Amino acid sequence: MTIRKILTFPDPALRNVAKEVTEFDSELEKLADDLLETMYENNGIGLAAIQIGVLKRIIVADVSEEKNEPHIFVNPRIKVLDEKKKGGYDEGCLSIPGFYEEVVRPLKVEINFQNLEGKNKSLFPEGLLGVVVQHEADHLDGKLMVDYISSVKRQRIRSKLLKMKK
Ligand code: GNR
Ligand code: NI
Repeated sequence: MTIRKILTFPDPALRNVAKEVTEFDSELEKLADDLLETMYENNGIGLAAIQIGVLKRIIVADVSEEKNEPHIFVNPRIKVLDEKKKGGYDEGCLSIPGFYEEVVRPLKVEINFQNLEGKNKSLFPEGLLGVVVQHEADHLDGKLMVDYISSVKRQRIRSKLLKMKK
C-alpha cells in the first residue's frame, strides 16, 4: 500500500470528470487500498480517486469511530430520495485544507455502485455517511465544496491556498 499525494484547490486537475471503471482487476484493488491508506493517514472520512490525480470513478469512505468500517464504491450513482435539504454539517475537504463550510444537501439519498468484483450494490447511507458520499460523488464530476459557497469566499480561500503553496 502506498500513501499518495493529495491535490489541492485550485489545482485544475480537480476539475476533470472521472471516467467510468470498466476493468475490475488487481490494479483497481491496489487503487482502492491506496485510497483507503491515504484517507486514514490524513485523518479523512472520505476520498475520491481524482484527489490523487487518478481519473477513475471510485471513492472510499469510513465514518466509524474506530476507523474500521471502510466502504469502497465503484461507479457510484447518487439518487436523491428526499429533496428536503439539511444543512448543519460543517464539511471539510482534504483538497481544501484548513477550511470548513456548511453545505446544504439532500437529506435522504440512495447510492448505487459496484464493488471491486463489479457486482451491483446499493446502500441507503445514514447521517454523516450520506453527506460524505455526496461530497465524494461531486469530486468525480469535478465539483468541489467551495462551489456551494459565495464566489467572494471562494476567491479568498483560493488566494490563501495559493500563498501557502509558495
Ligand atoms: O475528511 C473529510 N471530512 C468530511 C467532513 C464532512 C463532510 C465531508 C467530508 S469528506 C472529507 C475528505 C475529503 O475531502 N473527501 O473528498
Ligand atoms: Ni473532498
